[in-house]
Amino acid sequence: MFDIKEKFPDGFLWGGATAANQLEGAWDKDGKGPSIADALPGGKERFAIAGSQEFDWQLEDEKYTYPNHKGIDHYYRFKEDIKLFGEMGFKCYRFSIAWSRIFPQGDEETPNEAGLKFYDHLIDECLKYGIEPVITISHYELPLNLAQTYGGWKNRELIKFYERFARVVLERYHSKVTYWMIFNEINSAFHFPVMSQGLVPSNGANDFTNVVQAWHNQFVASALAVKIGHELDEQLQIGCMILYATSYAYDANPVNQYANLKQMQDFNFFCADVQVRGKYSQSTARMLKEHNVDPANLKITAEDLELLAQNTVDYIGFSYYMSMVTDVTREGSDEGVSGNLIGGVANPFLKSSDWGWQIDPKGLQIALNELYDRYQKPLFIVENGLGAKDVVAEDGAIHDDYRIDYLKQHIEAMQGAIRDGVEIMGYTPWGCIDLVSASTGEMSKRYGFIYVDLDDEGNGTLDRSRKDSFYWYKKVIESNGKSL
Ligand code: BGP
Repeated sequence: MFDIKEKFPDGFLWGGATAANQLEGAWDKDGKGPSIADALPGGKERFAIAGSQEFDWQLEDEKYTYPNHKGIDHYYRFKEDIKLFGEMGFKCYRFSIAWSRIFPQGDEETPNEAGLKFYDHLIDECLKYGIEPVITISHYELPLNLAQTYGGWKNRELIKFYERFARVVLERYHSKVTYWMIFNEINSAFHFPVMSQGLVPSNGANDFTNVVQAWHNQFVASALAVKIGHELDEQLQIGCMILYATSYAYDANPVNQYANLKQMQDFNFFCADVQVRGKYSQSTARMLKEHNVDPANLKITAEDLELLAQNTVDYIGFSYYMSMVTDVTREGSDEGVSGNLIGGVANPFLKSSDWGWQIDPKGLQIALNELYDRYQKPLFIVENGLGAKDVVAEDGAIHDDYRIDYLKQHIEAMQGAIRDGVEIMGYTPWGCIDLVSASTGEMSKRYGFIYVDLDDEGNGTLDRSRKDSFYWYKKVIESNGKSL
């Protein structure tokens, strides 16, 4: 009974992950409406907007035509792309459904059949290669109209619109798709409520009361999606998805230890507690007070709480890219690393990516242990990877040994966690094919095993080619994680 598990379990879900708005393109084709992602520019401006007060949702400007409008043209090339995933031996493929392909304005009653057909074809193409689809229902987007007219997720009306959307896609695909995720990185609204919750910044996106209300509405919408899914088929596996950043106190000073404990409670666990345990954790009152949120200004009903309690998730999906450091005892403690828009103090023991994300495989092993200790639910690492600038050699090869090195170390960390007794379902490295970066809107920050010939302005042949990591990952999957 106390045997150490040395191997990845049989049926482990090796694969890769993407999001509709970052690769599909065809932003206005076959009845699709504009989404909030289509209204965000590329480059530094995008980064700034995430936390801005000034931005207003507009589509007119030329600068908005790339990146999201074109993506990597996956909408028209998905067969070629899925074939390459099949060649790598993917057991699963995580992608998202563009909400505005199904409900172009978000608030209409009838879905757009052409949009639904696209995902019929995508799912069938995956199944053709024995690839299990893993669907994120909403990944950093919602129909633009829901942001412009309703003010994004702070408005309770969105629960109804999301419920309708979730019901349509769950009913349509549940017989072919077992694994689902509700919202991508739901806790990320701490740092970028514009992209995550569609809040209209001119109305105060950084007002934490709006962010908390938006979260509550999203929790209720999540519970409804879980309810619908389980009513359709109790075998469906419906997970939450959080952005997890292991966080360390800078030193043994109890003041930093306590600050870090709060950082863990608020950033990493707050949303998951509600979605996994079915209730707000005891630290919520303290967190609201520290952010000057008066609970009397939040609309939370007894029926909501009942719904949350009864419809918890089956597994925990999370992204892991880096770790953070908490230091509240010295001046300038927010300098050092840029993080995933998260900010923080530089860790002297770690190296960073070109974008300042601190590389910490051991932090993943710690994350897996912390999450499993707390929730005792299967864990699914649905994003991980290294954003890097790849160089195409003269012979057309891409020697991305730095990426192989990063992924290898993180897979070893997963192996370590399995030895620690943690239950892990699968691993889908982010951006398995190069795609548009969420934070910068650029192509040059690449994650893929597959290179796409496209630059930051949207120029290029769009040809796909296999990087060195492609052949490496194929062997990893073939050997179920033995050959690294
Ligand atoms: C996560 C998002 C993804 C993805 C990834 C990498 O936060 O869920 O959408 O883009 O980060 O981030 P970036 O593209 O900014 O490098």
